[in-house]
Amino acid sequence: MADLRLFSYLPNPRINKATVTARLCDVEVDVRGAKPRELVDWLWDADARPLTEADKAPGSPTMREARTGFAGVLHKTDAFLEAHPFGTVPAAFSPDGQVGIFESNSIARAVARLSKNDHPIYGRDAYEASRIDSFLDVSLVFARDTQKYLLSIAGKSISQDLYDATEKAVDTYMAGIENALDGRAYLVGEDVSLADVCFAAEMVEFALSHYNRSVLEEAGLAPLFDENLKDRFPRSMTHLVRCLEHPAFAPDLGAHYAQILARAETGSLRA
Ligand SMILES: N[C@@H](CCC(=O)N[C@@H](CS)C(=O)NCC(=O)O)C(=O)O
Repeated sequence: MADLRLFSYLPNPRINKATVTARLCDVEVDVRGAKPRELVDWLWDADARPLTEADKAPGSPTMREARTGFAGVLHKTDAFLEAHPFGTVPAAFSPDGQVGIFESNSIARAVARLSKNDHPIYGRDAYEASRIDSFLDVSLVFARDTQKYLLSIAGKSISQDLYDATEKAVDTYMAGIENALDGRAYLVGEDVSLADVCFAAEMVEFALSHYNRSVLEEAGLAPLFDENLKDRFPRSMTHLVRCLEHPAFAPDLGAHYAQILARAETGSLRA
């Protein structure tokens, strides 16, 4: 039996925080899900599965209004909402389905705590662990800001205010990461930690904005994820590429980033 069950739309860089960590820590995770647009036809549950015709019948008790990143109706069981009070994916569950763990950073922490080896994924002592938490916290703030930007351009419009706020958020986050990497190979300690995993995942998530760059260009706005990042934050972007080439990142997070780059019209995103 897997150590942790995961349910999400796939691919999702945020769930890869858990899958990358699982590879580093020899933890077995059971990943279920489907393409984002297909998740409306899934039962959101600890035992997630495609909907049957009976599940879809009018008046079905699992019908819930989508809130973030989805539109229309989603089918979430009462048990799902009991375990996941915010009703979001990625969603993790203990093997018996009783304990729900939400927020991708916390899901990755759960995998790290289930580690079967001595990889210092969550630091070597209380100080390193807490410094890793610091990076996870700032990454969540960055993720919240970039999520608004991503969802806005996916919806084919963006306000100047949101663009300006995102630009500031990117500057703040990247400047901190750049400083942290001055004279260091990793964000914390001497090896890959949850801090690097989370940073890489949120950058790949942000890179997804590339798919809707025409919305920005039509509004006369420069895409916030482009080659400028490499010029302005060279240590951070080099670190990103190095992480994504690591064998624990390459199969999913690295592959997803390569897919985004492959669709870059000009190749201008290449590091
Ligand atoms: N900060 C959260 C973000 C989770 C989130 O916002 N998930 C959205 C999809 S992007 C969701 O599950 N929405 C469900 C709904 O609309 O009901 C994380 O990293 O896990």
